[in-house]
Amino acid sequence: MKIIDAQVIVTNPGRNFVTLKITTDEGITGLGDATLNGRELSVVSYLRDHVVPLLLGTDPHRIEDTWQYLYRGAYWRRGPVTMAAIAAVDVALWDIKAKVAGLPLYQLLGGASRDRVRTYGHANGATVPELFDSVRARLAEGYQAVRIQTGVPGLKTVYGVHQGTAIAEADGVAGAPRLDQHATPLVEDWDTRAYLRHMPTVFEAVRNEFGPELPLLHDAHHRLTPIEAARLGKSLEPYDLFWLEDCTPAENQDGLRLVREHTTTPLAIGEVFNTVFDYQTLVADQLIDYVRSAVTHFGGVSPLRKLFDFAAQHQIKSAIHGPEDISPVGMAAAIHLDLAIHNFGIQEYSGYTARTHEVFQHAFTFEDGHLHPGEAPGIGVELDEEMAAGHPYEQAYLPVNRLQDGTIHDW
Ligand code: CS2
Ligand code: MG
Repeated sequence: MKIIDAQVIVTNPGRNFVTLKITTDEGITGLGDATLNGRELSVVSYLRDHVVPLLLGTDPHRIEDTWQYLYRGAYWRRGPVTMAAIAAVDVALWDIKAKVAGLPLYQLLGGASRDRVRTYGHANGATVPELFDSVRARLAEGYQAVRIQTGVPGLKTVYGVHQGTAIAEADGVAGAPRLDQHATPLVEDWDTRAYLRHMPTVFEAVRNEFGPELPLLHDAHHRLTPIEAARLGKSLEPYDLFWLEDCTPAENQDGLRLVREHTTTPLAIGEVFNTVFDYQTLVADQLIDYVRSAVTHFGGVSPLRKLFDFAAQHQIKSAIHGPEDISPVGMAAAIHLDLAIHNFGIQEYSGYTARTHEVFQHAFTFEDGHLHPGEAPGIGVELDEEMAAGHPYEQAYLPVNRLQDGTIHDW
């Protein structure tokens, strides 16, 4: 079998998605997600201009060899653009191989290790009462674990808390058309001391309202120094968090050592990582509890599987990044991995707009807060190209974050 065509398709059924479609001489096609939020077209060019010409005429069954060829052959290693492009090829080839076998991908990864995949959803509120409404909405949709993000008194806008929650929730299973997408970057503001004072009061209120059982998560979005993160982790211990996510900027692995020495709040990190090297110290020294990379930004199913095996040796679990800027193609690949690996932790799932579900028809299902990849051969996603063409690319940026004196800060 040979690859005879590879197309890069960009569509915006609510937000921009980049999809690679590989076609073989036997008419079998495979899809891979290459969406890099806010920098989408750089991956389109990387694929179209530099990768597709190398794929034509090659054997789609040689997944590992193709991965190594693209990773090592480029000479310039790592980075989100490169790794998103390689991920799209890797997933599309796994899709083809599983279709040829007539099996859902998870069967090729060792078969199911569980019956279904536990997820968490996002609850956001500018105020605590709005947050409670959002938690109730998630519970009504079936979620059994919830990420808690709120506004901070004195700040105009805070990550994860956006006007438009009402619109989003009208759209189905947390089907948030996230309003963090703007033609020019929205400027948010930030004050770490105000945040550190406020968060324990939020979690106390949520525990009082929803009881001790509900697993609660929180994302600090890389905004804290290690000692600030240590203080937050410690102050949240009474509220029994499932995890504290991205508490410090991810580049400095040793920063997490200081956090770890001061708190028993479980730590999760990795959504902006793109190779195992970003995790070396964190995993080997057991400084974290969950690895959070997306299939789409980590070079695909092949390297993520290896990361999970490495993490398993250190009692660290998976928690694949699954915001709405991972397309249903990347999400499907994640769910197959989740079902197959032993050290599965939890899967993030924020749902999609109704239009996205139409453009990307998928076999995966969401029920009672759990996902299942379905039994369709391959990854189980087909792209309606005609419909996709009706929703062209729109320029969109993520926000930026400034301290109150105007200094640019991590967001
Ligand atoms: C987030 C993301 O899902 C998460 O935990 O941190 O929403 C993140 O902000 C976006 O994926 C950025 O593109
Ligand atoms: Mg996050």
